[in-house]
Amino acid sequence: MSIRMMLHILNLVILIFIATHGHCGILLADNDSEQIGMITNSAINARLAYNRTEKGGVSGNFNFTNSTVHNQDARKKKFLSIFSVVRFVNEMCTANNFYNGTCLTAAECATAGGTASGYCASGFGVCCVIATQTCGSSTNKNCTYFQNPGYPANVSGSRQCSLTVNKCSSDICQVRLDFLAFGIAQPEVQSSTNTILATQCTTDTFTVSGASNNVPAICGLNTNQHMYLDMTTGQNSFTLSFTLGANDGPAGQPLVTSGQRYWNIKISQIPCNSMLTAPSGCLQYYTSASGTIRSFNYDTVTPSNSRHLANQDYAICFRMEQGYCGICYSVCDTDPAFSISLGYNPNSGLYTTTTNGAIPYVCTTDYVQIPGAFTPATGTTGNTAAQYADRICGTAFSVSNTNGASSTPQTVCTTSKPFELRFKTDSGEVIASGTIPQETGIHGFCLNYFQQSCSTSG
Ligand SMILES: *[C@@H]1O[C@H](CO)[C@@H](O)[C@H](O)[C@H]1NC(C)=O
Ligand SMILES: *[C@@H]1O[C@H](CO)[C@@H](O)[C@H](O)[C@H]1NC(C)=O
Ligand SMILES: *[C@@H]1O[C@H](CO)[C@@H](O)[C@H](O)[C@H]1NC(C)=O
Ligand SMILES: *[C@@H]1O[C@H](CO)[C@@H](O)[C@H](O)[C@H]1NC(C)=O
Ligand SMILES: *[C@@H]1O[C@H](CO)[C@@H](O)[C@H](O)[C@H]1NC(C)=O
Ligand SMILES: *[C@@H]1O[C@H](CO)[C@@H](O)[C@H](O)[C@H]1NC(C)=O
Ligand SMILES: CC(=O)N[C@H]1CO[C@H](CO)[C@@H](O)[C@@H]1O
Repeated sequence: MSIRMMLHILNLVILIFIATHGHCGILLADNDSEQIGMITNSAINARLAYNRTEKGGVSGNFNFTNSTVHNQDARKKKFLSIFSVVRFVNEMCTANNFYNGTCLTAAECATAGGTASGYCASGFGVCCVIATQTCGSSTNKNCTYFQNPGYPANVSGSRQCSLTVNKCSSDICQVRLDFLAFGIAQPEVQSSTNTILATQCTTDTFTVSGASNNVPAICGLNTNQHMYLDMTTGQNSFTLSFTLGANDGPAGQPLVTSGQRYWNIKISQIPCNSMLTAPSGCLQYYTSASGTIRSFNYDTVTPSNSRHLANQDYAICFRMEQGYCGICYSVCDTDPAFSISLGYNPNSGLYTTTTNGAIPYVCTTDYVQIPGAFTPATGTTGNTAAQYADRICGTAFSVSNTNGASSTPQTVCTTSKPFELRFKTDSGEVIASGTIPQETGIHGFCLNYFQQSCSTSG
C-alpha cells in the first residue's frame, strides 16, 4: 500500500468520524486531488478548516440552507488540505444559552446579524442565534426571537414596536409564534360604568397583520401560549406589532404596571406540507394525546385575576394521534377554570343569571363550541337547535339541555373530526341595569384535554 493510499483511508475514517459525530448533518465533499496530509485530531483540524473560511469562505455568497467551507490556505495546501470543501446543512442547534439557533459559518452568522453561541458541525459552524430588540426592524431568518428593547429587563413608556417577518424561502406556508415570555397591560375591567369596553385591550395590544387566518388582538399575560399564522400563496410577509400605552392599564389591576412590560417571541417558519404544518384556520395546534389549553390572558399564577379577552373568534385544533378516535375535555384543577358569560335569552328577553351549566341557546355572546359534544357521565348530548348547537357557556363546564342543569363541571367528549374547539367572545360585558342582570363569567377557561383510544371511544 502506498503512503498516499494509507493517508486516503485515514482521511475517509476521519470524514466518517466527523460525519457521524456532527449535530447538524454534515455533508463532506472531498477532493481526491488534494487529499494529502496527516490528521491526529479531527476536532483541531475541523476548527482549522473553519478558521480558514474567514479568508475566502462564503461570506459574500450567503446561502441559508447550505453552508460551504472552502479550504483556500495555499501555504498549507500540500500538508493539511484534508478538507477541500465542507458542506453542512443549516439545521437547528442548541446555543450555549439554550436558545435555538441555526448552524451557520461564522461569516454567515455575522451577515445575518446573529450572535454566535457555541459551535456545531464539529466546529465548522457556529450556532447562530438571531434575536432582535429593535422596534421597526424586519427579519427573513427562520427562528428569529422578537424581544422587547432591553430584554430580559422590562420595558417602560408608551411606544409602538413592530417586527416585519419576511419568508425565509418561497416554500413557507405558516409561521408559529411561541410566546416564551409575554406580559403587557390587562384588558378593561367589568364594572357598572364600564360595560361597552370591558375585556377589550385598550391600553396595550399585540396584533398581527398580513396573516390569512383570523388572528385576534391580545393583551395581558400570555407566556407559554402560541399562535399559528397562515400565509396565502403569493404572500411574503406579515407584521407583529406591540402598541403600549403610557399608563398602568386598568385601575386596580396589579398584574402589569408601567415599566413592567416584556416579551420574547420565537418565530418559526414552517415549510408547506411539513410534519409541523397545522391545519389551515387553526390559531393554536396541539400534537400530543393529552395536554392543557387556556384562553389568552388566563393567569396560571393567580387564576382569579384571569380575564378573557373581547372579540375573540378562533379555533384550537388537535392532531388526531394514531389509535385515537375521540377527544375529551375537563376543567383544570385551578379556580376558576371555566367562566364565560351567559348571554341573552331570546325566550325570556333577559340576560341569563344562572351560574350553572347553560342550555346552548343562551350562549349567544361568549362561548366555547365543541362539535358533537356530549357528557358521558349523564349521556347528555348537546342541544342541536340549529345555530346554537354544541355551545358551552356559564360557570359549570358541561353539556346541558336544561338551563342550570348542572352545577358541577363534567367531562365533555366528542368523536367529531377534526378535533377542534372554537372560542368566541363579543366586544364587551353587559352589567346590571334595572332588571337586566350582568354577564356573569369573564375569567375564560383552562381545560385539560385527552384523546380517547379507538377501543373506548368507538
Ligand atoms: C479539486 O481540486 C482541484 C485542484 O485544486 C480543482 O481544480 C478541482 O476543481 C477540485 N474539484 C472539486 C470537485 O472541488
Ligand atoms: C443555496 O444552495 C442550494 C443547494 O446547493 C441551491 O439550490 C440554492 O440555489 C442556493 N441559494 C442561493 C441563494 O445561493
Ligand atoms: C446541500 O449541499 C449538498 C451538496 O451539494 C446537497 O447534496 C444537499 O442536498 C444540499 N442541501 C440542501 C438543504 O440544500
Ligand atoms: C428550542 O426548541 C425546543 C424544541 O423545539 C423547545 O422545546 C425549546 O423551548 C426551544 N428553546 C427556546 C429558548 O426557544
Ligand atoms: C418585569 O415585570 C414583571 C411584572 O410585569 C415582574 O414580575 C418581573 O419581575 C419584572 N422583571 C424584571 C427583570 O424587572
Ligand atoms: C425553521 O426552524 C424550525 C425549528 O425551529 C424547523 O422545524 C423548520 O423546519 C425550519 N424551517 C425551515 C424553512 O427551515
Ligand atoms: C485551531 C484554531 O485556530 N482554532 C481557533 C479558531 O477560531 C476560534 C474562534 O475564533 C478560536 O477559539 C479557536 O482557537
